[in-house]
Amino acid sequence: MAEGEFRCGYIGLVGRPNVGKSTLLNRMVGQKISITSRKPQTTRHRILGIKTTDTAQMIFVDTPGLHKAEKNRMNRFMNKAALTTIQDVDLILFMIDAGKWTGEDDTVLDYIRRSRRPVILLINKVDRSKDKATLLPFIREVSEKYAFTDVIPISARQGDNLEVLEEKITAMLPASPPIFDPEQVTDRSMRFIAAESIREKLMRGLGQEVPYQLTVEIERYREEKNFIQINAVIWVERDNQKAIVIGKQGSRLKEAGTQARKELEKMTDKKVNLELWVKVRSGWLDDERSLRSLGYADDEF
Ligand SMILES: Nc1nc2c(ncn2[C@@H]2O[C@H](COP(=O)(O)OP(=O)(O)OP(=O)(O)O)[C@@H](O)[C@H]2O)c(=O)[nH]1
Ligand SMILES: [Mg+2]
Repeated sequence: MAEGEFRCGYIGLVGRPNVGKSTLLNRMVGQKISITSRKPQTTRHRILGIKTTDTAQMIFVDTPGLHKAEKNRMNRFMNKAALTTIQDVDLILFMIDAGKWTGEDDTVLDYIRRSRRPVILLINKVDRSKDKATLLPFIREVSEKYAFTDVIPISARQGDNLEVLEEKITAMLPASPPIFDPEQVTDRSMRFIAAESIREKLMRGLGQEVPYQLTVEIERYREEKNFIQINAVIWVERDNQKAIVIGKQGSRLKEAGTQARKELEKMTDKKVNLELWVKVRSGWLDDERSLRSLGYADDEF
């Protein structure tokens, strides 16, 4: 490859739930694109985050965390989105948590191995490992699990070691002109991002069960010069979940709505009016047609 030639390619962020894939995508692009939370299985789609520099265009592909328990069609949809990404990208960033290696990490590695793509192992959340004496043997141990192109300890949250990562990625991408406009940062619309922002606030504010049984549908998205009107429906599985999402005298719904509105106003630099309704559609998580109509259809890039 000639010196100075422009490079461009797809980089898949793959790993079990909750290891920090979406946090890293947002960090690399320098903008909030993909939602994050402390709960596993936050991301449900593959989402592109695009970073263009003078020498390269890095197209990061965030994916749902690969998990074993496939309770319903939604879980299968999520795993499929991650698995097809493994096949489609030029380079895989396999992300794990510095705290521990689990059986789910083994499963992810099995899929990655079969793809025969170059793989960089990212050991994330090293900011939490105060004790270097245990981190170093862990790094050594996981490094031996596969012929990784590189093993890089990082902190996606604090930004540690990400310049090193960017250099390694750039060097591994194929010579190619940019695929996306250099100004573009994602393939997703503001409409999609609005739905996700609302889902994130609900996910963060709710307990263990309800976040997994709700989805957000934008019914109306009308943008004017300085103003955006958004009407959204929060679909849940059961009546009692509706009451939980709404909260005492509507307090929980109001709180989530305010947080999402503020975030969207900051992103768009426009005033946002957000109207939310909660409705019940039982069985939507396991029904092909419902899933499709709610935006969970297989997508390609
Ligand atoms: N301490 C620490 N926490 C992190 C770091 N990166 C991510 N987190 C936290 O880990 C949690 C999960 O992060 P996400 O980015 O949502 O993880 P994910 O891999 O996208 O999860 P799924 O979408 O569920 O697969 C969040 O609470 C993040 O703030 C890190 O470098 N250090
Ligand atoms: Mg995620």
